[in-house]
Amino acid sequence: QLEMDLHQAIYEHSGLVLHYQPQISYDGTIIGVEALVRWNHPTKGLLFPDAFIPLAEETGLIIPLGDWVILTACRQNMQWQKSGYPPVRISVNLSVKQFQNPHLLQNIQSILQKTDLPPHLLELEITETVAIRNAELTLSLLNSLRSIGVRLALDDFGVGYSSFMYLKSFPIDILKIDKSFIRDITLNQESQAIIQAILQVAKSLRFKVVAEGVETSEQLASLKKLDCPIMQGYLFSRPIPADKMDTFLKNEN
Ligand code: G
Ligand code: G
Ligand code: MN
Ligand code: NA
Repeated sequence: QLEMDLHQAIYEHSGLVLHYQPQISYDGTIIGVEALVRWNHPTKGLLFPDAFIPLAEETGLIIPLGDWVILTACRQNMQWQKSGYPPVRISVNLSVKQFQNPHLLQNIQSILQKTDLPPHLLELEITETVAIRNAELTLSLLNSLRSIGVRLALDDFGVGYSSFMYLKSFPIDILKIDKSFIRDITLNQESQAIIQAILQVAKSLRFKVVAEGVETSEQLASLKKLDCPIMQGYLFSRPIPADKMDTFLKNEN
């Protein structure tokens, strides 16, 4: 039943929504926004991705769902640009199946064309799990995506396997430090040392870094002390609907 409901939501464009979470630079200005999908189910209420993304993956519905997410996010960003807000990157999460879809590059190109969004204002977030599944395919796909100007982020960095290898071989622009490290930054020396090491490597290799899951002002202070350039988390804002983004986009937060 849930599968039928999801099918209907996707193909009738009903009930799926994107929420947006700001990414804030060290000087307090917004530089990016992560799009996170939610599903307003007719009887179950608002569902979070954990309740339907795995099902979408199993059934293949993740492909049309993912295309809807990318299109909607690009459209929304274009609308923000047209309203005169300063340019921000919009980032979208990709799961394994989407990444393996042979039409991904083509779909993204046609979405960029349709929405007129400058490619460098679209960022794709992949995890190490996505990358690890098919290293060779991954490399050529990432290179193609990058050659059309799209930005690439490695999500949940630090919790997978052989993370640093990916930094060497993959054409990534942005590292997102997993929130487990930020959660512990004020609690133990180890997390702080790991974040510091990631920041140093990123600086030498010229990656941008985003610290995820910043919840407290103590965590923010520690990150600032380490010169972390970009922060994201509940301290600034939870993921919120597009019409609530105004204050952030005006940089009046
Ligand atoms: O807020 P949060 O509950 O949105 O997200 C939970 C998980 O779902 C995260 O791992 C996030 O990357 C993933 N997720 C959120 N939105 C999307 C989406 O549009 N596509 C995919 N594939 N994953 C998403
Ligand atoms: O896997 P990914 O990094 O895409 O997922 C982001 C997830 O983290 C989303 O579920 C989002 O709602 C959640 N998130 C964002 N900010 C915070 C935070 O400050 N604390 C916690 N615990 N989760 C957060
Ligand atoms: Mn993400
Ligand atoms: Na993440």
